[in-house]
Amino acid sequence: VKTGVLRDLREKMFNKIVTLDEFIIRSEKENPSSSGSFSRLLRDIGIAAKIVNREVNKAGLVNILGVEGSTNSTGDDVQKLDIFANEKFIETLSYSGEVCGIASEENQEFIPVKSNDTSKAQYVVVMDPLDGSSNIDVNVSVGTIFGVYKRKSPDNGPCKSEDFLQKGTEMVAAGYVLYGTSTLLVYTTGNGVNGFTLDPSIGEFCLSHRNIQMPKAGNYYSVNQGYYLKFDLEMRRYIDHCSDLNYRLRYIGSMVSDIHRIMFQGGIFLYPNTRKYPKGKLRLLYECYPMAFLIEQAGGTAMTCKLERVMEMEIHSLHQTSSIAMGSRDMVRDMKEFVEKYGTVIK
Ligand code: AHM
Ligand code: MG
Repeated sequence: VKTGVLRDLREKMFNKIVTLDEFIIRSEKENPSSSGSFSRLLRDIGIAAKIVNREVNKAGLVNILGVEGSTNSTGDDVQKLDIFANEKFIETLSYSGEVCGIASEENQEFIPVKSNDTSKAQYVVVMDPLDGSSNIDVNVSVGTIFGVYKRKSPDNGPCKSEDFLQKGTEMVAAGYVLYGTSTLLVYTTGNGVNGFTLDPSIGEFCLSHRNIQMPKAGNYYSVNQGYYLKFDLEMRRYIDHCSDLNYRLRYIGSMVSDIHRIMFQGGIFLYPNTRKYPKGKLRLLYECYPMAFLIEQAGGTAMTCKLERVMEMEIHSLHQTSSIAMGSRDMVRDMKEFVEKYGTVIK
């Protein structure tokens, strides 16, 4: 530990850049239980993110924008950039040799990855390759969300659904990439959260936010208030409370961007169940679990609007959805009080 502290100090004094690759290798050395294969997998996620970033940045220049016309597994319009991002992540992860299967928002079924030596492919990746897709056509931030599990099925055969249908508490890594004014990759392996900003001049993700701890309280709330009348009474009361306190409403419509703000400035993100989505809209496996993992690791709280801990929710299908309320500890605690107070009232 002492060597680590001294090294961090030296790096700060001499302004030394730490790249994502360097950081991953270093973390592997410091944590004997983490394997080289896991490090290679994280590195490959970084590579796929760079490829997608390149395309997101030039999306306005080439004819890659626009709705493709098909619909994804949950019935939303699929846009070309979604398909591109999906393909690039699948391609990169499949070549890596560390992954035996991938589940994506864009594919109804999980994708088994063929390998010459299946015993080396110990992990499965779950992902939303391009979250916030309604923002693509209008040059507003989008993101990628990912989570990594260790496989459960025997490693001498193909992956099975049991490898994917694991609770959030079983996740070994989770993160997001934000393609915004800068491109950032933020991830956790259960040992704190670190953020890396892509330096386009050298093409590397560089450590920019070490051991992120989110504010315990904040004054931002993030919810699609257009659905207000479709929310349960307790959520409407809580939203009234946020408005009474003059909290600032911010809603980008890209969960990655909205959570990213909250991560640094404090606040609460809500996607409650509505009449259209009685169980919530966001997908548990590749949207809610990874974000909940990050939020908890950064000192925040993540629960459903029925007050269950997101990470412990049972999962039965790949595209299962959930309601969600996550963010600064004190704000989620206040929301909980509203649910406890008004949740039993006949609506
Ligand atoms: P997507 O993965 O199809 O883009 O859907 C997820 C997104 C979230 O990023 C965002 O918070 C939410 O859907 C926005 O939905 P709505 O337009 O209903 O508010
Ligand atoms: Mg999406």
